[in-house]
Amino acid sequence: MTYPNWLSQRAYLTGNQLALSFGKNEWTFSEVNELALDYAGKLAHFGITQHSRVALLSKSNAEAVFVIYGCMQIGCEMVMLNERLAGAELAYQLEDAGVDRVFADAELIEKVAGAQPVSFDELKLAKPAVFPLKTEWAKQQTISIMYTSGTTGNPKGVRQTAENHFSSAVSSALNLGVSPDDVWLCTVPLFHISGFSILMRSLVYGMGVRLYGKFDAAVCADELSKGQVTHSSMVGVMLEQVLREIEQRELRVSPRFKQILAGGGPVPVSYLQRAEAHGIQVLQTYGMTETSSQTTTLQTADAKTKLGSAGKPLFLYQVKIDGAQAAGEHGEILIRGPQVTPGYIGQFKDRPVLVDGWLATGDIGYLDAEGFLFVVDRRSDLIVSGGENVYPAEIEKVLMAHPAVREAGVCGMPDDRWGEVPAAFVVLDAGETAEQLPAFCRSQLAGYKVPKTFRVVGSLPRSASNKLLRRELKKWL
Ligand code: S0N
Ligand code: AMP
Ligand code: MG
Ligand code: MG
Ligand code: MG
Repeated sequence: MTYPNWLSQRAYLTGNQLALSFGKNEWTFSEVNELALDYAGKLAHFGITQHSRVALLSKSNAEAVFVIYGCMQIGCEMVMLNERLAGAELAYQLEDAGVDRVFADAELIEKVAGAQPVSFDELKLAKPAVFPLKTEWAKQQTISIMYTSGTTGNPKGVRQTAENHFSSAVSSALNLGVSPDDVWLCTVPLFHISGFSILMRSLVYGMGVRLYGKFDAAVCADELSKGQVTHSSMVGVMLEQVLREIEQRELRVSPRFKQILAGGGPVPVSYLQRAEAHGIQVLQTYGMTETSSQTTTLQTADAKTKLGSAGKPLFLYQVKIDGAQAAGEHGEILIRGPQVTPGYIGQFKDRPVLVDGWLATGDIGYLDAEGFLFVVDRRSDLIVSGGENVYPAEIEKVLMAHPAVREAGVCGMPDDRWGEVPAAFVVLDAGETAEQLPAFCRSQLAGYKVPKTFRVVGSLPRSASNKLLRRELKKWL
């Protein structure tokens, strides 16, 4: 089974509709399709074919969208790199993915200097080569690959296929509904599935996207009140800042605005209540990289009565709680459906994704008597800082590599701004201090992964089998 090329099909069906706006410029689906074809030729100039795997490193901008769509015209795989990562973290992903080429925004290109990247500027100037247009897209074709951190400390590259993205977009529409004049405000990064899924919905629905290079709460609040956009996706931190703007400036949200999808981590109920007070509908959603965004989302009709719930599964999906015999029992959340990744790449390519047909998320939750999901705890030790996942093991590994550090343990610490941030406990060699550790971490890790505090201790809490007890560390805070 195949899909028709989404870009040409969309240009054919509703070519004159708004596809994208960025800065002062706007493009229709016909224009976007033409630009994507042009970019596909330019990519071909650099030897990219349907068998290639490329990496993209960019901030959110129109050019990034054209490069992404150009890759889709060719049918190559895209590894979406997180611009906040440090050079060493990016180098690991490029090595693990074995990419053929790296294309990077001029602003960020230094971060991947070792990988002989092609800059977007160079790409733009390249003379397009003739390439075979990918007219039919196999359902199982990998479109995007995103790295997600794991308990072991080594991030895993997750494959997201055409079927994953398609079923995600369609299932979302069956829940939220779609109108021909919907426009989705995108201030979440395109390198996360939160942002990338907005582009996929745009192609599948024929929906416009208003894209911003950087999240700015004041601009978002203006967008909600001006009435040009109908939807947006936000993590908790963003929602809180936007609400604050609306409250401080006493803005009125336009009646045209429909819903905010809020997810990527826990969303405090107080934010949802504040939003409601301003007539803003915020639907909590539970999704992840492995499920190409939403798996469960609260429905509009239940938004008031089930405040705090992440809703029910979208139509094509199933959710159950491992081992639960009755409603309300806590256990690991298991997921099944066409949105679930077929697997990882690189060193994790042989690791099975499904156990007995279900994706084990590592998250703990329960289903209430009416089948609404409540997520109560995150994957083992996972810290979610401002919607970015941070695994203690990744930071501990870096700390341990420092000559002064004998032992290291990291846990999450509550934080007013980011929800939660990493805190480090270290055992040092005699006579050493923790003074160099922040700078050392910064050289190896994304800024949001650098612990906000470093405490020197005599020993770390361990189990009888010598396993680090990170939950005990939390008590030490
Ligand atoms: C919250 C954001 C926008 C903050 O970034 P901002 O304000 O642009 O920061 P900068 O000006 O670049 O940096 C200032 C300092 O702040 C540090 N910093 C930046 N971000 C963080 C952070 N998250 N935690 C801690 N510190 C941070 C910088 O390092 C800098 O400090 P210094 O100078 O000291 O280094 C930004 O973090 C952001 O965009 N967050 C959201 C990311 C996101 O989208 N996450 C979701 C990932 N999950 C998924 O995609 C699956 C769920 C999903 O699909 C979904 C999620 C939400 C809604 C809908 C869906 C859906 O299912 O469709
Ligand atoms: P990622 O792999 O970066 O996409 O992050 C997905 C993870 O974020 C999930 O496995 C959860 O741990 C967490 N998460 C996402 N949505 C929610 C939510 N609504 N409530 C609590 N945690 C969430
Ligand atoms: Mg992640
Ligand atoms: Mg900022
Ligand atoms: Mg050491």
